[in-house]
Amino acid sequence: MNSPIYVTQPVLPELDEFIPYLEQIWKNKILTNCGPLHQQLEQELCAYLGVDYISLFNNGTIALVTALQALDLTVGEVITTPYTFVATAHSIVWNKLTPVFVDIDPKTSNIDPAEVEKAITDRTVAIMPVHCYGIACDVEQLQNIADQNNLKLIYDAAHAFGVKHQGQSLLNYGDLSVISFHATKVFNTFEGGAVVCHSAEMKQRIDRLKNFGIVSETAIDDISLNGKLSEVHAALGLLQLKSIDETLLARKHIDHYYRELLRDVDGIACIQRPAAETDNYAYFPIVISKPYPLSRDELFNALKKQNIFARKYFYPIMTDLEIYKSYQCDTPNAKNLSERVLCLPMYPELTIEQIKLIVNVIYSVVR
Ligand code: T4K
Repeated sequence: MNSPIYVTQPVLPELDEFIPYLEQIWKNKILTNCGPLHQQLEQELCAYLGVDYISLFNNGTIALVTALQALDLTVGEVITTPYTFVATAHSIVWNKLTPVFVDIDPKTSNIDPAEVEKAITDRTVAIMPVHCYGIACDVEQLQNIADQNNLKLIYDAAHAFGVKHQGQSLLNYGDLSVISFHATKVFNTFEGGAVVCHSAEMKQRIDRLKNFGIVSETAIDDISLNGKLSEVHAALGLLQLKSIDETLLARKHIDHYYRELLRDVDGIACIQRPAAETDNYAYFPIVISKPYPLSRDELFNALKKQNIFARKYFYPIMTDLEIYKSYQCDTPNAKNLSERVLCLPMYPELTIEQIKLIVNVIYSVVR
């Protein structure tokens, strides 16, 4: 039996390269609270991503929670997608806001702007779309809707590290964008995340919010969380940035190779990635339908038998979870996609032999 192949494996630098950073931390004894490595990583990320202001966080979820708080959204409805990871919806409910789930465009897996428009009421305060799999939402249309209805637009850009759209970072769209640096993401700092914003004032507000609301030694202006990224995490980020272009290139090759091999399997569709100037190939989702002889779950199990652990990102949709049942909405496209999607292993160290092994399992039932 081959050794297990997971949906992803984190990129890590050579351990030797990490030691000097640890020595520096040990020497100056600054472990957290926005120390020198944290500041350096913010600067280097702004330059690499092409954004003006970034605030690092300990993970993407706390960054999402804080982003909503930073916009002073305290009551009302937030229109979002049910086809996502739970953190998107959790961040809305943690802020005591009401999620309103609307349907997606099945071609992109992203929120459908026409459905957003239909769901707007006098209680709507914001839209929170997700650039699912790193595929850009219809950012122009969503901005128009937000502007016309005086709504805040916060992107859950957890999957969208490094993606460019119309010649600039996708993270520059909307009022705020939130990225994740989790171990399973394109760029990881073990755990981590960030909020991208457009002004020094907003960055200062977010930085205070991620530090308990502390303004000075004796003034605390907000009831907020501890969302800071430690120096060890920031150090890893600095190292990861050195190889990020190689990481993205390796992902691109894997994406293209899968597409080539799967081209002629009837009933297996690879979700099209738009012609972004810089894509990040964050995931490799396939959609299974007739005449392919296996259902999604049967294929999932067939792969598992061969020690290949694909994942059903994103199944179930939010409104099929007991905890979100009370926010039920009719989203047939999201439901349908979630029952047919399977994310195949996708990470830079995946070998050609492993890809062939995965594709052979998919082919084995049609030959
Ligand atoms: N918004 C969206 C749209 C998101 O997708 C996410 C996170 C967030 C917000 C929140 O961002 P964070 O707060 O996480 O920064 C994973 C991740 O935990 C989660 O970050 C991610 N989305 C979600 C889509 O996937 P699981 O429960 O599927 O992860 P897990 O532990 O099963 O890992 C998957 C595979 O990855 C494992 O089978 C093996 C491999 N792996 C995983 C870890 C953690 C490793 O090789 N090494 C590792 O350290 O949620």
